[in-house]
Amino acid sequence: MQRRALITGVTGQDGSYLAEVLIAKGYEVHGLRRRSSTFGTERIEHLIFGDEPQLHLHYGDLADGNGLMRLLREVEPHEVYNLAAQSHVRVSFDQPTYTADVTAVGTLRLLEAIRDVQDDTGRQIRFYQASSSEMFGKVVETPQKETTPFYPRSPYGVAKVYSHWITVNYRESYDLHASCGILFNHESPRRGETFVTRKITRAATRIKLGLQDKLYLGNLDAKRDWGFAGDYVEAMWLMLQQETPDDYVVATNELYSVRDFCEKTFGHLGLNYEDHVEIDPRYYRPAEVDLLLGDSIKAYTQLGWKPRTSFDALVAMMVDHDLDLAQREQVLKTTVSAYSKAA
Ligand code: NAP
Ligand code: G4F
Repeated sequence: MQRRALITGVTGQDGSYLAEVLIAKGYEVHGLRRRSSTFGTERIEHLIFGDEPQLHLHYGDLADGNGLMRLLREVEPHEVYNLAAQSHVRVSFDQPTYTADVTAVGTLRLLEAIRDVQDDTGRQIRFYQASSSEMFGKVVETPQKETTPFYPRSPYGVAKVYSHWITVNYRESYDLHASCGILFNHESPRRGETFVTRKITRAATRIKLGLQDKLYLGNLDAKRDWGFAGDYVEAMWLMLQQETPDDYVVATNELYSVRDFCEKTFGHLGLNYEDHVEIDPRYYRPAEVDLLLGDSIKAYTQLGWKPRTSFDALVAMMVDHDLDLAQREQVLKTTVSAYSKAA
């Protein structure tokens, strides 16, 4: 029988990669999208257009519990992947209440809907929760593993701790097959442009082509464990294929600073980052997470998962993609300028 999956956050970075993976595995894939005044489907366009769309989209919102319940009854998924969130740490300081409502209570709404539908139908729905290394915040040990205590440093981190523990609680209280992936930072050419890696690769490639002069950043000394999103969504799927639900750290076990990322990116383009990067204190955070480094030995031994993409390959992939975007922008600019001169 064909398995059905529902992905919340399908329009985001991870949602788009996960949809591709599940479709390739033969799933019927459904995705929750928010209503917006623009399409917002750039990352999944290749899956939703054409004679036979491979991905079925439904309007919904983690703020709307009734809508989630109706959608679960309509789609009857075997697996639900909860990737939706207000996912930006800096923004969570500006919108703490909204972040709590969507990123924390939104998970509870979805779990409640799953519990009700499962009780009514007697069919098990497996659940994946997108937990985050941001929960470790001001880390109490390094590297961080599943047993490391949480010390969140942002409204986003606190909201993710709530989501994590409510998922564990529903697993233990109601026997739900619910697992949490504690994913460390993962990036790709589809990463949102306000996260630091993509902000750097977009700016560096535009600087290379003379489309921009400077790149303004905050704390260059923050250190992260950066992997490739395409590798990490495989781990999500593996968690839901286990007989027993559990929680897993997913990471590369390698540490680099924002400064290292700049050096590598600009270096790939034959540039020196020190000539172009300037500090703007507006990008500092009220409370910073200085270092995140994961130990994913449990995912390796129990799921057979390990990252396939090196840090250098990740940077090269993002730079090459963004150089192509910058080149197109340059061509467009030249054409418009030639056209307006001729007109
Ligand atoms: P992302 O690109 O920011 O995508 C977030 C998704 O959530 C988007 O599809 C967004 O829709 C959707 N969303 C936001 N608010 C919503 C709401 N109220 N109702 C329904 N959908 C809503 O994030 P990502 O990088 O793919 O990350 C996926 C998940 O993993 C998130 O929960 C994130 O917090 C978590 N996580 C990410 C990382 C990482 O390094 N990427 C690490 C650990 C955990 P729109 O497109 O309409 O905005
Ligand atoms: O790229 P970032 O915004 O990612 P952050 O805060 O680590 O959060 C991401 O990873 C989490 C997993 O640990 C996810 F849960 C979360 O959803 C998100 O995907 O910032 C990384 C570091 C920070 O220390 C920040 O202070 O880069 C530093 N940074 C320095 N200048 C900057 C900038 N970050 C951003 N976004 N923009 C800057 O200009």
